[in-house]
Amino acid sequence: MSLLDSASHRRLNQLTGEWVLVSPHRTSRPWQGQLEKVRDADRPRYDPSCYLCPGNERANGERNPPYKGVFAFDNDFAALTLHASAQVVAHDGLLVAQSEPGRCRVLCFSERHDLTLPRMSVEEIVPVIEAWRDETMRLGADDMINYVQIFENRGAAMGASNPHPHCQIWATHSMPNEAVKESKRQSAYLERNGSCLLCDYLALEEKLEARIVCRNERFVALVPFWAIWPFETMVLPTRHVGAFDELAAEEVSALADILRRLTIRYDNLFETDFPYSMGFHQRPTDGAHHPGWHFHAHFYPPLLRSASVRKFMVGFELLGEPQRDITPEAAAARLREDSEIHHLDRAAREGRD
Ligand code: H2U
Ligand code: ZN
Repeated sequence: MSLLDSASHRRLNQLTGEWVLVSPHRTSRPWQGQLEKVRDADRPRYDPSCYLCPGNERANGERNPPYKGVFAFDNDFAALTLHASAQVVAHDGLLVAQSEPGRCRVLCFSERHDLTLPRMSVEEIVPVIEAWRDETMRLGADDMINYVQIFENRGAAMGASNPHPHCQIWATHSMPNEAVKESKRQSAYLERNGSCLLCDYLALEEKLEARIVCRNERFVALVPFWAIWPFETMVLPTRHVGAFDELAAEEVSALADILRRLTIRYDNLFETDFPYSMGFHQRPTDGAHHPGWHFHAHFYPPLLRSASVRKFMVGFELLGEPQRDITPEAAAARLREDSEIHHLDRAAREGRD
């Protein structure tokens, strides 16, 4: 046994420059704390009380069109608003603030209230990816917008307000903290090594195999060496692509395929609607070249050892640094062993036989 699977150690997150504490010897500790609610009952295809279903009234009184497929709209409760000046800075000694113009959008993946990414076909996910690309390009074209963050909160455990399949898009004037960290590390790596950080990292992971979950011709899903959340993953294109707008048609289909297969594996892990926050990191839209940026998705799922026991980021994590028990290699092995047939489809098939 090596140090990395038997003794407490720290791993460096190459993308952020931050450390994570790993405690592989600690996986059998007892749990008498909070249990999450396991899967809600079957959802209808259409829910008359859902704010996001076609034809329904939203919370602010506006009515959704009778849409089919994807549907995007301005968030009725936007956290950011566009205002004329991005330059207002309040600097009073130690008290520093600056104006933050931006836009928030909501994107429904499907008219069907009961679907989720793992229950959609590749053909149904492709238009979602095209919408992510189009929204990024349209929002990013505004001079005021320098970064576009797309994210999906799935499940009540991750704060999703509604089970209808949807994501949010926040477009900001300033680059948010996570993007700033990754941007700096990727540029510094390129400058130092003359190559891309994530191209080199992916090549190494492909060679080692221990943290790979699944792959296709164009994308790889893996548990990063420095993962914080128990079943955290990253999805990376094998080609050096900076953002959605550079994806070729076959890469869009390949991304749909990998997202579907990864989320099926997630759902199968504990036979539940696996909650997570996921989102894409891509090249800033400030007009600069950013050659070091390698497009990727992060999945941050909170579940730890069953559908009802989650990891909490508290105590040492809040005051010191993130910590995990199950190793990234063990997590990858669990996800790799999973089937790519969704457990509900399997159950339906077995019921029919
Ligand atoms: P979350 O499930 O990740 O919270 O996303 C739902 C978003 O939808 C949330 O940001 C918006 C909320 O503000 N929303 C509307 O814009 N209109 C509505 O009628 C309900 C929800
Ligand atoms: Zn709905």
